[in-house]
Amino acid sequence: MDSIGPRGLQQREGALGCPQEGLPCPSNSSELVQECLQQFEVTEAQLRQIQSSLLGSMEQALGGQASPAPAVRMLPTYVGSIPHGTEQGDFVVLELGASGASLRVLWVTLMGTEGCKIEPRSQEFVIPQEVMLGPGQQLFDFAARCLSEFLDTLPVGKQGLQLGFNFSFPCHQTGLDKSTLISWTKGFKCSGVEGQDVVQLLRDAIQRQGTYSIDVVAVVNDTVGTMMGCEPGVGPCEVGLVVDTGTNACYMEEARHVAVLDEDRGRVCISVEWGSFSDDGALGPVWTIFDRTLDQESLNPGAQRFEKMIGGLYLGELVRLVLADLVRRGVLFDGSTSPVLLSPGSILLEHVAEMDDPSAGAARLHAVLQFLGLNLRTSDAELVQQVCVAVCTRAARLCAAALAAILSRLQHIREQRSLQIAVATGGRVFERHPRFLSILQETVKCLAPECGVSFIPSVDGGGQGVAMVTAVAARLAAHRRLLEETLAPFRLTHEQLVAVQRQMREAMAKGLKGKPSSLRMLPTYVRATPDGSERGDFLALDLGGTNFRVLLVHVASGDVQITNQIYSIPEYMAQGSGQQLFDHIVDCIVDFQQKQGLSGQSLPLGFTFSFPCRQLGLDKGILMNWTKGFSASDCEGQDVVFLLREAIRRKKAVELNVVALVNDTVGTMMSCGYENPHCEVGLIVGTGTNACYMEELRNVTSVPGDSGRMCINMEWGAFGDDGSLGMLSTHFDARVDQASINPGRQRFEKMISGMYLGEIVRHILLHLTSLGVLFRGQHIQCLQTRDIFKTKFLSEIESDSLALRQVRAILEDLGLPLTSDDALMVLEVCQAVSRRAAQLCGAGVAAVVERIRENRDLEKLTVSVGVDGTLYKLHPHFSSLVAETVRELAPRCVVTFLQSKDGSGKGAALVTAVACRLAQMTRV
Ligand code: 0WK
Ligand code: BGC
Ligand code: BGC
Repeated sequence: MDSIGPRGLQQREGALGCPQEGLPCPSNSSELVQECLQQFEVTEAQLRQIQSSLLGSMEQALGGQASPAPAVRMLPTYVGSIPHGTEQGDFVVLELGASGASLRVLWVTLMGTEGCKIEPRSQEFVIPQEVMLGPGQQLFDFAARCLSEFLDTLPVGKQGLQLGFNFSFPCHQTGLDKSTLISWTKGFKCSGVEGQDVVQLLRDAIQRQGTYSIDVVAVVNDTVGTMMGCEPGVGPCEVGLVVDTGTNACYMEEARHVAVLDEDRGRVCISVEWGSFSDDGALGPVWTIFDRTLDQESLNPGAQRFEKMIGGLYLGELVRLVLADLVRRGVLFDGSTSPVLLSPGSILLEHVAEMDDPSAGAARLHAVLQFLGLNLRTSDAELVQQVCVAVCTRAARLCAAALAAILSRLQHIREQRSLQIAVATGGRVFERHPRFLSILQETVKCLAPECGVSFIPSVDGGGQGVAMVTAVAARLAAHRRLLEETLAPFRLTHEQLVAVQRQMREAMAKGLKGKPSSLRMLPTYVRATPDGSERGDFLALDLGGTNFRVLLVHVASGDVQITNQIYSIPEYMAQGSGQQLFDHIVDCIVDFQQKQGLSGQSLPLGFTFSFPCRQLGLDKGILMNWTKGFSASDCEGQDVVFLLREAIRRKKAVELNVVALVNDTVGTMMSCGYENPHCEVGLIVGTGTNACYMEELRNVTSVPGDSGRMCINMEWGAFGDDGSLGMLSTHFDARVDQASINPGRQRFEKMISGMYLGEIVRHILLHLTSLGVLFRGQHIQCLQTRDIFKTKFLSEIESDSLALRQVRAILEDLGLPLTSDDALMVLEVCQAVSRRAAQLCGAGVAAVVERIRENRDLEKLTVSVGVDGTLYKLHPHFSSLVAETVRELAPRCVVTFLQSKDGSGKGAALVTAVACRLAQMTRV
């Protein structure tokens, strides 16, 4: 008779007996017996007390209460959905701990919806005592040996096997395949395992065994396997209840109620771990002297007290302790004891189940007792049976009280008075003990009359259920691999960033020398940053970013006041005729002048024109090509100042004195330089991206003179247009480039700036959807729309303060029907794309500051960079990632990033002011 026996219990001195301490001594044996059996009677009131106290502990634990530590653990299992029957494939299941001193290996084939059910093949292995109590490595090596022994009997390959690990002990799970053992229970006490990730221990043991390559993709508690193994036809079961050597239950809780999970949608399966329930108030009154003795003699005294009143590992021992005491009192077996009654763990669940079985009949009862070496009179046999009935009835009723607590919880979270629920049951107490389920059902009906509970025995002890979870885990693991493969090209290595920095340095040098280079290194005719002596009122235009602004800038001593107005440049105008565009610009200026009471005044004007211009002077610049969604006709190759003046003339507007044409990088550098003289670099990371810096004039071959410096507009957006970035470009970048209005151009910009990051993300999401990784592979209409995924979503989604639920909300507003796993993946895609952008931008800045340092032959350079641009300013991590990359690639430069407060319009006005001051000086 194989068995689940309390081989874990060790004898300890000083065991106590019945009747209860402090109560008058009963006169005759039957009274004494009744007195003894009565202790196992639990009243309905006591059951309700246990029900509500357990419910209280469940809610405390769900709420994350740490101290006093709730009596139950409520452990999330990362199983978020019950199977939808589509799971397919062959899986190995390793069961450890559910049924005492045995380990079971199963081969389960899931046929998905179409196929019929294939009976799993399985093999059970007895775990030697010394293995259950020895070093952890020995236990896991034993498991790995059993695995290969079992697989040797099957016609299966040695590669690519997927395993679900049914590990029936309390664990902190941090993923479907990552679980740390909190404490052993039941007959196990291996060293070096508590606090460890049991999946890793098993993987290491399988590795050491070396015969099969098995991927452990999921670890599952037996209650979860039981619930998931519920026959789809009858379920879905939303509660899994196990009463085997130990006892426990799991159920589907609303994720938003689980404090440790940052979730607000959907459900998650919680392993209650009610075995540790031990609230003195509720349990004290029903906890007998026998329970205390059993607990003190157990492997884990003080722990799992509730389990020790219900679990199959303990029922036999409780019966033995009661019988032993009744013998000591001379009430049983004429007071003559026997080796069985003296040796802990000698009475097994099977014995109790048989003796408790009314249908077994006296003969069978005698047979069991003889097997136990107990010779007795009939009356003794009846008494023994009564003891078994008392112990088991109590166990079933206590189990019912605990289950009723879960039912109350489900009623509460489902706001349903009457609840119809299916409970999957598993474990040898259910299988072997004839009356356990019926007593449980009865008691549940009494404690939760408004709940319609159907008890569904799980098929093959949850093996199928574990295979289901493994299938889900395998699918998620496969998705994760596909996600990693897709995002791998976005994860730039240090070496790759150093290469970008080096290539940019080379391109800068070539560009300055006028050699073929993707960096045009355009002289800006800005020779100095403001020195604070500028004075006057200036008009400024700021075109090329998200907004077109007209500004009035009043420069006084050390103080600059700005009044500005934002005007929009509709797409049809940005991509219409140049004449229309510049006419619109003049209309805005006139509107601004009227509003500011400047009509008729001709203030010096600085024009921030954020596009590549070959400047022939401070107020003369030929537009080389449009970027960033602009393509107005008849402008490229034209002097944009002339185009503006022409528009002023056409509009018969007041003559404006356009003094300076400034790139937004230059305007930003000047604007920040006004407060900080170290500011010698300008950086824009907004709709587009670019940088400028103060270069030694001697290195600017296209401008005469070799003393002093001049600000160079790098136009780094075009870096790599010569293919030098080919090794970094992904097919998502190629898709975005091909769909842009300037394919093949601004390749660096298209990997970094706000106009494109959202599109890169959209193409990656489409790709992952086509692989079935996202949105269950469904066709998502909204994702087909260009620019639907705005870059600002990246900034919002990646914000640390956002819980996953808020990420989902943003994505659902977009029309994306997603699960939490989907939301997590979208978040990772955004993080990968923005991180690459920030690192590439950082590599560019590192190239610039290193050049300045070497230009000035400095050991160490301290320099500030004026920055502007929506992406840089609003993205939660972009700026810190840029700074981090610069520190990594230019360790001899101390770089401070100054976020421009007033935009480059102020800078343009200051450039104008400097020009006016210089012009003033030459005039006097
Ligand atoms: C604000 C500056 C403007 C620049 C813009 C770039 O005043 O010159 O073009 O930042 O950022 P975006 O608006 O493209 O995000
Ligand atoms: C363990 C649970 C398990 C239960 C039933 C208990 O001892 O702590 O994790 O579910 O036994 O096997
Ligand atoms: C333009 C640059 C500008 C940058 C930032 C790029 O597309 O070519 O001139 O500085 O965008 O706005």
